[in-house]
Parts: sequence; structure tokens; C-alpha cells
Amino acid sequence: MFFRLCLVWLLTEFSNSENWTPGIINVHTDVTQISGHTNQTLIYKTVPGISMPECVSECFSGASFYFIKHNYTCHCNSFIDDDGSTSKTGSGIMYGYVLEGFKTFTFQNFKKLHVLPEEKDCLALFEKGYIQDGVYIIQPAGGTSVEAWCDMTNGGWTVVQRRQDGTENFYRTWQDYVEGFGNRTGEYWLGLENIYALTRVQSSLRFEMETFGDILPTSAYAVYNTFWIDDESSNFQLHTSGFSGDCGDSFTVQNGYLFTTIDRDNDVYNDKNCAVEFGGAWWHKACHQSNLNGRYYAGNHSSFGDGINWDTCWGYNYSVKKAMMKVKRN
Ligand SMILES: [Ca+2]
Repeated sequence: MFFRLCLVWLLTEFSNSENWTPGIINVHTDVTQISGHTNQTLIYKTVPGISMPECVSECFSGASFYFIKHNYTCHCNSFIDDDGSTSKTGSGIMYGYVLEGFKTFTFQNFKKLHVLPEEKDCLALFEKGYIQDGVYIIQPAGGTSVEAWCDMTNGGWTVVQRRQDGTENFYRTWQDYVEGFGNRTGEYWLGLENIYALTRVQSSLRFEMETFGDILPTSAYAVYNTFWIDDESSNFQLHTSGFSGDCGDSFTVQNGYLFTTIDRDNDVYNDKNCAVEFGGAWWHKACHQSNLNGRYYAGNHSSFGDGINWDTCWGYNYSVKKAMMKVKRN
């Protein structure tokens, strides 16, 4: 796997970015502290006369560079893999405030910066001028910093769940679902704690799903203009309403129910655990009309209701190719 990671040190005032001046070329080799990136060499390159939004944009264009204004810096970095090739795919942005300035900057410092507050969600980043889809660090109010895929194309949605190729295991425990898991550039679950923190402000939830093209319709969406979950002491009880969409409402029926995982039965199905029965953690009743954390069956399946199902559209025997859940403040 090749990784490319963009690091953007946040400016407090973007409007002054035209005054930025180039830093010096620097090379770090000790980057193994960065989660998910090991055995790689990091190269900085200076680029003069570039604004913060341009810096972010450059992160996704394949260039790597570094620049500085006083103690505020913006990094976009490319990782070079062991075989010497650079990755042009994948993306990520991390950003923060360099307290100690460029001269003393190290990746140990970066790790400290990593946990400082950033924008609270993808919408806030979007409103700051970050218009490229990708991985950003967010810190929901009252929550902790977490990486999330931001859908900027559609105006700053924070992706909380994504299925697309079956590479990630979603048959997981309570603790995994609480904390989140997966690769932010691929399949992942953001974590119930993070979803709880994100939805403490009035938010909408949008589902987007896509089939393998062998069934109609080939895609569908559903939006709920009210969506929040309670905290862990309430087993992340679901609150949602205000459906609109183009292939039926398979989620409102879960409203008011608690989250159930394979090792934590909070559903109302006596004697059975819905997450075990249907292969996926969800706000199960007894049990579900939607099951987006279900098994990745890749289309038709003879088993009942244990795939990535959206019943009102494709029934209980078709597991979609792609599914996404994303949240945005109203
Ligand atoms: Ca049960």
C-alpha cells in the first residue's frame, strides 16, 4: 500500500495567507509515529507564494511542499514507499498550530499538535475554504479529535460510515463500534462516541447507496433532517425523523431503539441478538429494515436480511455495493 499524507498547519487567519514566505527544504525520516504510516520517508519541498486554500488543494494534486509564516505553517507531504515510488492516490490532511515554530519542529511535536482542537466538523472546514474531499481531523464539541472523510463536494458532510469493497470487517464488538474502526480512505465506522458528539447539535443524516448495476434502481439516497444519538449510558439510542429520499424509508422504523452489537444485545428480539442473527450492528428493533453494517455479500444473497440491506428499495436479499452515512449540521 502506498500512502500519501498531507499535513496542513492551520492558519488562524486565512486572509493573511498572501504574506506567507517559503520555508527551507527539510527532510524527516522518522515518521513511524504517525498512525497507519510506517517505513516511509517524508520529504518537504518549499513552494513560494501560495495561500492556505491553495496549499490544501495542492495536497490532492500530487505535489508535496512546505511553507511557513512565523510560527504558522502549512505542510503538504508525500510519503515515499520502501520501493521508492510515490503514491498518487489516497489523501489526508492534518493540521494544527505549531507552537514552537519551524526550527524546533519534530514529529514528536506533531503528535502533540495532532490532539489539539481543530474544526468541529467537516462543515466548519468547508466554511473555512477547504473544498477538497478527503481525510481531515475534526473535533466535535465535547468530543475528541478524530480523522474523518469529509465530503466537500456536497458542502461539508462528515462521513460516519462507508462500505465500498468488503475489505473491512464490520462484524465487530461493542467496543469497536463505540470507538470506531477502519481506514478513513476506504471502509470505516467513525464510532458511536464520535457520532454522539457530532450530533449534539441539530444535524441531518444522509444515506447514499449504490448497487452493482444488476438491479434497479442502481442507486438511492435517503435524508433525515433530524438525527442524533444519545450517549453510551443510553446505549446510543437513535432519534431520527424527517425522511426524504428516492427509494423508500428504511430507517425511521429503527427510531427510538438502542444500538446492538454481536456482544451487546439491546434489541427487543427475545432470546436472540439481532446483530448476530443479521450480521451487523445497528439500532435494531426486532430487528431491522436497514442493515448497513451487515455482511458484504456483493449483490443477491439467499440468506435473509444479513447483507447490506435497504429493504424498501431492494428487499432483504440484495446487498449493495456501496453504502455511505454522512452527517451535517442543520
Ligand atoms: Ca435480543
